[in-house]
Amino acid sequence: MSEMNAAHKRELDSTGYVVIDGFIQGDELSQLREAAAAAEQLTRSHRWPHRRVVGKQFPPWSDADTPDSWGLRLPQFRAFYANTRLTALAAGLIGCDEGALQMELFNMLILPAKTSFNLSWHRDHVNHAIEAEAEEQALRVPHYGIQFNAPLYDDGCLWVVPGSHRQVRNHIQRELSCNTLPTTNPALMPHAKQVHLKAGQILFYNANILHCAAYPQSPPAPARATLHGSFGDANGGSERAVGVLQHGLEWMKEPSFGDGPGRHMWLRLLDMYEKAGWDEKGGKFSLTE
Ligand SMILES: O=C(O)CCC(=O)C(=O)O
Ligand SMILES: [Fe+2]
Repeated sequence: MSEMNAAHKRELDSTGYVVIDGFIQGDELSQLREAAAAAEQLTRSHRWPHRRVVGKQFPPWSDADTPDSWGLRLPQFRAFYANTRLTALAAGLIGCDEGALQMELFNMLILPAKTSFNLSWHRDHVNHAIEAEAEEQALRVPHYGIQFNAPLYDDGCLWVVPGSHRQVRNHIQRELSCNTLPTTNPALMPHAKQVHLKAGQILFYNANILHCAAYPQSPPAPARATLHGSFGDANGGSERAVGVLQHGLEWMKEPSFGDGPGRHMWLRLLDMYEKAGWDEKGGKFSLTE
């Protein structure tokens, strides 16, 4: 690992996140923006069913809940997700071989068009309501993965509590994160920090950092198009299943979905589904409405 990557890993391990400059540049940024606009159009016109809807943090999501969206899942960006530039960095930050990476979540996050919406403060792999002792134990389990946000436009939606991927919540933090209700004001969370990302940067984070996001209605807010995904380390067995499978990845199990870039990572995702079944983790999620 290069000295620079080692420094990024140290920062990730100590604060729970690291921002890398200039990950997407020049022509690649304009091409991804074009693809993002097309994908957003497809979703807003209800021609892409796999999307997140306003008012709900987790699936099932359907038009019956609301026609407004705050994110979508799309295969068009698969080449970006499977590119070795991203996977080598992700594997280095996790501390595993690139060959051990498993495919997980990959979304594009956009803003709602009809109403603002906030997520609750949460950790992706640990339940909100868990008692302090169990929380401490859960945070000691190796994470076996990494999450990223790669904004195609400047993006200040995400808030984090630096260092909280290794800290049990204090009383006030717990009060403000003990259910899945949208946070009213992220700034009320003790030690919270808004993450201001520039277009083309990439943020890697431990998804067990205490985090939330505020999605202003757009317009008037400027557009958001942020590629958001995660990779797992297959050495973790079914350890990531309860955090990852709650995102509703069933549609990705279709054999035809496997034919494309990153097939070896997709096969590992299928393995995790199988292991989750044996370990009785299938259908168990870390977060619920
Ligand atoms: O909007 C974001 O940047 C964060 C989304 C998030 O926390 C989640 O999907 O669990
Ligand atoms: Fe999250």
